[in-house]
Amino acid sequence: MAEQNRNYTADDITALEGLEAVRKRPGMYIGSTDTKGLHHLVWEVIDNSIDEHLAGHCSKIDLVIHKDNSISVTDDGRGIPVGMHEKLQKSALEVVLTVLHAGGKFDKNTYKVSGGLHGVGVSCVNALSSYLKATVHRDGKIHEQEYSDGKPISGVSEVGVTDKTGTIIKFSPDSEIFDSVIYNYTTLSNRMREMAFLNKGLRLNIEDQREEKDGKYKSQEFHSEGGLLEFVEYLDESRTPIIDHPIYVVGKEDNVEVEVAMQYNTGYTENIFSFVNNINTREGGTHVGGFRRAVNRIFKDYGRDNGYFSKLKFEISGEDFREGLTAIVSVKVPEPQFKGQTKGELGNSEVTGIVSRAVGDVLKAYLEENPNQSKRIVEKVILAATARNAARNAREMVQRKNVLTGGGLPGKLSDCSSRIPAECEIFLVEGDSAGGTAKQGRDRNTQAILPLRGKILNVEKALEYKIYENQEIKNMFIALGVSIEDRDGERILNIEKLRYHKIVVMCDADVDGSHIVTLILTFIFRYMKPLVEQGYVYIAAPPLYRVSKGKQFRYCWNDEERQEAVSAYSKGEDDSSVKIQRYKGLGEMNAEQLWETTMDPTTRMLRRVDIVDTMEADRVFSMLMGDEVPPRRQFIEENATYANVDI
Ligand code: 0RA
Repeated sequence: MAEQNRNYTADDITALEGLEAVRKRPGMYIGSTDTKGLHHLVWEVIDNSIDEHLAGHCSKIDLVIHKDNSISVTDDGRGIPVGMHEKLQKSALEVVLTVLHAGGKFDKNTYKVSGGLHGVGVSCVNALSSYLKATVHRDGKIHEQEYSDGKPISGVSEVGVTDKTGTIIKFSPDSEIFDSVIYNYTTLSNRMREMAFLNKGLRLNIEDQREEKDGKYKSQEFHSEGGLLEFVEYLDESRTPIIDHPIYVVGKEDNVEVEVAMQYNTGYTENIFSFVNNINTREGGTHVGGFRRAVNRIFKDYGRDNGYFSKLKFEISGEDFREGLTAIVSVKVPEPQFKGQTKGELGNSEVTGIVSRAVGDVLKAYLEENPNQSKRIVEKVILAATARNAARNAREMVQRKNVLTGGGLPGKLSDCSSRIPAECEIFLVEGDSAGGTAKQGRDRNTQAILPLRGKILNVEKALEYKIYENQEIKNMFIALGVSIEDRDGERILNIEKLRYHKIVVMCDADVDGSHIVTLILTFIFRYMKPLVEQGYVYIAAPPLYRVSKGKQFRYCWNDEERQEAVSAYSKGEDDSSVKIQRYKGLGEMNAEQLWETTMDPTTRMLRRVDIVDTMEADRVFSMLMGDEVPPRRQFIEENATYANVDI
């Protein structure tokens, strides 16, 4: 037994785990094999190039999506070393690409992205690629090695001379491992833009060779000299700022670098985005804690010392200092510890104080030196506190009234009979008439219908207390069984009593319909975000056409399917016995048709609403629903496929 009881050390385990293990259980290494995992491969390679930049050796990263969805990442860093690795008797290049966790630097440079949150190394990318080629410019020569399914198919060969340094990794994700191997340009370019803002001076280019326009590939170049200052301006493009320039903080203590930019706008939402070593920490953590602490402390002191708060009849809470605040908190930490559900939360406790001191010092000086700007912020804080107080009263009124009347469900709700939330669905349906059809067509055991009247309130423009006066919104809260509660002065959404685990927004497949979907999603995004985060929110997809010939028919969801159906049914050209019905709205379908096409869980298509990129989602919502017209117009023009369906 002695042999089996022997404790393996970390080194042993690393040596035991081959790339085969990655291929067997990809999810363990890159999270999933859906599109998220697919894009993870690119982040992994880019993170290594970013490390070269952080070490001071790389100024440019180029990303190319090739026609066949293979990816190239080119950097002008030092190049992966190609010399012999004595212990393993292989070139260092091969070690980096085939040994798990060897992808990191051999030298101990300070801030590493790889080994952080993504951190599985380029060897994982290699393991999950049917083909990979590494090209290294180093020591005056060009070195190359090719791999298939993670295994080298050649030694490292010298293929030319060069006066540059750098690395090119070209890879084709394995289509037997990933559900889909089609890359999303927007996902990739958003991350490149983010990287440019986070790494002042670094140039990042992206080119999509799958799409050609006027003889040119789709491409973008990202480069920011302003860094986080420009990042905040970009995020707030559609909002109206209340101070002349964002407040900017840089600091360093105990090898922890702090960079923060913050701006107040006339809106009502709090948007704090945070990064650790360039990686987005979606769940926040100690750095965000430190930031909030400083904002709270400094504004409280300032407001009190200048007599601003003396006449108030209620307490100012932390939230009030953050209403209309857009901020980016970026820290560089030598050995970050991540925790939380998705490892998206920074755990290092020493960071709280470091950020709080850095931000506190700058903010204090700013308030003292800029009394006019400061007055604007404090007045906004007071307004926020007043509105929050009014909102709480309005909200409690709705919630209390509901208790007084016996906690009744809205009269408009046609509830399902099951009381098991996991199997229950609620359809939020545009209009009473479509609601009626849905009510007849549904499975009354598990499907509830809540009709919503016309356009619901645009919450992006409304003050919070106003939304509780809106009948449709009240109905949604009560029907869903969720409530907003105050806990330690912070608003949280209580979803313990959520009555349905699928919330399906069902609207007409036309421009008005998609506008209503956007309004409903804006409301859910702003006031019930946990429902989206936990994957409870869906959009129904009613068909656009019904193509029929005699008794045969097919439903079609797009023009391609329609053409297919027409040609399948047609005997010759212009066969007049083939009929095409264009569904303008849900109301044109009868109950049975609506069930078959849109509601039947065994055949319908639902799109899950997923906040892949909260930051971009927030920007898009504020743009689509806010005050400023020009960016909205531009966005709609660039993304008009949705809006065109009815033309
Ligand atoms: C190991 C050691 C060194 C750099 C790298 C790997 C490296 C990896 C990648 C992946 C993509 N681009 C990359 N660039 C560099 C340090 C090299 C040295 O000390 O000269």
